[in-house]
Amino acid sequence: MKKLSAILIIPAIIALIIISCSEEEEINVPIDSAPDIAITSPADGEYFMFGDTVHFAGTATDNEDGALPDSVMVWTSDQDSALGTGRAFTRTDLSVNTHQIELKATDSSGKSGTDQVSITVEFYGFVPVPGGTFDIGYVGVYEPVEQLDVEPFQISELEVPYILWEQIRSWAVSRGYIFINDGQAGTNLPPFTDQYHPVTEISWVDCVVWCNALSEKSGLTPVYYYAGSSHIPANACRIAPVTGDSCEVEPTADGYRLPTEAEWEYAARYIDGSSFDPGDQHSGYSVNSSLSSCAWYDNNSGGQTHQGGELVANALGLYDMSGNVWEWCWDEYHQNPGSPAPVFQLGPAAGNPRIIRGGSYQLPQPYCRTSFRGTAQHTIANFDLGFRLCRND
Ligand SMILES: [Ca+2]
Ligand SMILES: [Ca+2]
Repeated sequence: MKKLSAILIIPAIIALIIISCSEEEEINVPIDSAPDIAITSPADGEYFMFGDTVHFAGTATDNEDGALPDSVMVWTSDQDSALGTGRAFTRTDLSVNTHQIELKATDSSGKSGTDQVSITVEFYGFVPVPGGTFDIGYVGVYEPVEQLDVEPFQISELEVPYILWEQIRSWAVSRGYIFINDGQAGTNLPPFTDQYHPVTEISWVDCVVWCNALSEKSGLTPVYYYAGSSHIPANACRIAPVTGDSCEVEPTADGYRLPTEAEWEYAARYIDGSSFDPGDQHSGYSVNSSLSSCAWYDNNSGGQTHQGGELVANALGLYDMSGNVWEWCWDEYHQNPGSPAPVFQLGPAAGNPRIIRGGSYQLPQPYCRTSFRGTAQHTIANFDLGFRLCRND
């Protein structure tokens, strides 16, 4: 009898379990799932140069809703905030920085999904310049000619464009930096439609403060410090030293800075390290002997600045070294550019005048000669005077 009841009871229990399971399945309310988000462009870890076109593309699909509409696909950067909406668009104005890019989309039930990538936007290409020895100055242009050693360094392909200047300046002002001048886009007056023209109307002291701001924003060590201070971040020059303050260079810093006069002429005339363009010609003479092909000067500029990089580059790949806008150098003017050495450490901020190089769009050929030395008071700003960046190698 016991055996029989066991035979009957066990199948009954199994049947109950099966029934209860199927009942549970029938009363299950389907769970609304969050959308699946995928960024297909840019790629995680991708690098861009400032001003490059960045293509944003992604997908957002949802189990219940299907493909989600563009309007709910929201792209943001932790550096630049809102970037745009939709499955595909482009931007050319991302700030110089490492960006955490996020695509977020929300379905009709309010559930959200995200995907992230990290990209880096760097300033225009920097050209590594090998160290070496050269003769600064040129007979008939600037004498005496003096042999100088130049350490390896990096220099920007282009003069600093207004769009980058303004991006960094406004960031810096919001953090307590003080500039004398706001700068403008070349010869272009407000509202500055030609934002890729070189920045002009900025003084030497503005450049020093701006270089430190770009270094700080880029996570690099600032180069310029208030004179006599210890070279720690708190003492980096953030306020244009207009009241007699002065600043000095930290030569080991990896941040952005002005070229020295020696670096500028070395890079302007460099061919291969053993030969150099003649100092009585324009930068890039060995690449193209026509001044009009290499430089914006009074005969071809139409009386205005031009966007960087439109003419022939010199042997190092540097554009507009001669012409377009004058370029501030670090050095205080001394009668002989090679003395006292080392050039890189010459001169307090208050020292006058400072060196400018390369001539400009409104001047004739003699000013475009690579050994020609110009000077300007350190607080002067002019509509044909800008700068380009250097870094220690
Ligand atoms: Ca859903
Ligand atoms: Ca120039």
